Amino acid sequence: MNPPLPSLRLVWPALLAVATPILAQQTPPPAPKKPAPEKPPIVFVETDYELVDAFPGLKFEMPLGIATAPEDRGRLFVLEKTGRIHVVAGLDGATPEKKLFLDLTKPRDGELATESECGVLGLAFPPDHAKSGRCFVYYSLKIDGSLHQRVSRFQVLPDDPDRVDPASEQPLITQADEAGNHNGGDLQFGPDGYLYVSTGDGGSGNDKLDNGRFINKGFHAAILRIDVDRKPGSLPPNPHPAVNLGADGAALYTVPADNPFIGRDSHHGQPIDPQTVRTEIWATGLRNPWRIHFDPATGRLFAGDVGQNLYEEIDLIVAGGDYGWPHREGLHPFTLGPGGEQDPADFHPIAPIFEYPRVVGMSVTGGVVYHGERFPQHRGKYVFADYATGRVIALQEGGGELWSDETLAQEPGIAGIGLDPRDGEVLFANMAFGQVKRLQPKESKGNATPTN
Ligand SMILES: [Ca+2]
Ligand SMILES: [Ca+2]
Repeated sequence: MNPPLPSLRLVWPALLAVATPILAQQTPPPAPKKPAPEKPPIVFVETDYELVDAFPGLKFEMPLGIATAPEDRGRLFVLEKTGRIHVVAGLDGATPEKKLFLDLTKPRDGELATESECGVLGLAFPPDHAKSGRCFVYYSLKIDGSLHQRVSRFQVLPDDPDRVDPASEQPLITQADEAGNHNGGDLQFGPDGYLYVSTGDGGSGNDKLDNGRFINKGFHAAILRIDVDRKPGSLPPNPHPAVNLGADGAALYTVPADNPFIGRDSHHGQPIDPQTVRTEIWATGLRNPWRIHFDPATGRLFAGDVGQNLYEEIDLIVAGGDYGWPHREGLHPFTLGPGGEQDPADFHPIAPIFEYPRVVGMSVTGGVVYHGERFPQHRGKYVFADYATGRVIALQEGGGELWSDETLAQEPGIAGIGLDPRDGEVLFANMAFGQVKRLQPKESKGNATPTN
């Protein structure tokens, strides 16, 4: 087996160094004690599509995420790693306009962290956004010099739905974090109206911080599911230093009563006190779920989980699911983690629906299920990308246990994938290019008419 990479950090700065030398200089160079394995060279493959600028003239600073608001065809939100969220407004008119939606470069109670995989990472709008003006943001900050990952609620200004009132911030969860990488960071509202949050194993490599094996430590290595409306019947979370409390002394969210780990008194064969369980957890055993997505047609939740050295994976996330990290990497045993070579007792890992080796890619960016009109041959497929090699891959369900794959295009730097609110076409945030892009058939390939 190859020696372990120090972490995914090797991949990100390597690409960033090409496009953004200033930020790359801020990132401390990795200093592996062991020689790092050779990264395979990027192999460019023949594809039928290319990525083109979806909004010519609009540039973004290291865009890594794309969000839309429910029932809102006129606005697209673009997240910049470096601290700002912009709204492209007036999409339904002739001249879309880029406006500053939220500036998080100077958080109220700390400093924005942008090193390694930190930054403004996630944004989601609740189903009642048009009425309530609420939105939720995931970002990294240093408080008294120590790194945290945070989920906060904000409000737009009463007289301007295109601008957040920074003074409205109310943190919900502020988790201390020992490493700049593996922060998860996506936020999505499910069809059930609950907020789903992806968190990573904390970072370093080989799950050295030992978070993946537990459901009663911090907010790590998981998909969380929380009730930001504190509906009747939902439960208060168990106490934890990361849970922010409101003026009434209660958490600003509650836990849906059917969350799967409520009352759990053992995990992996080890007895645990149910009062110590992070009942917010919906699924566990994830390494760094970088981008999650609900298919609106089926309600299924997809996640791209970044691998260690050998395999990237796509998972279908189910309630109470254990996705295996740090005992599995993709379909394969992983033995360099804190669990060693022995699987724990009562261990039932769920296999990914797709995995790929490093020659195909080194850092998965989870995508979306396509339901647009322009490419009918790809309807119902899950379209994702690899950040490092740039492969844009469409997965189709059917046949065997693993979904079948097809590489549509290739362009390194894709860190976020979303949907155009006008027509459901796939949009790609390319952090290296500073652009939001879309798929276009290559001219030499003729049009997009399916051939079979
Ligand atoms: Ca981290
Ligand atoms: Ca897994």
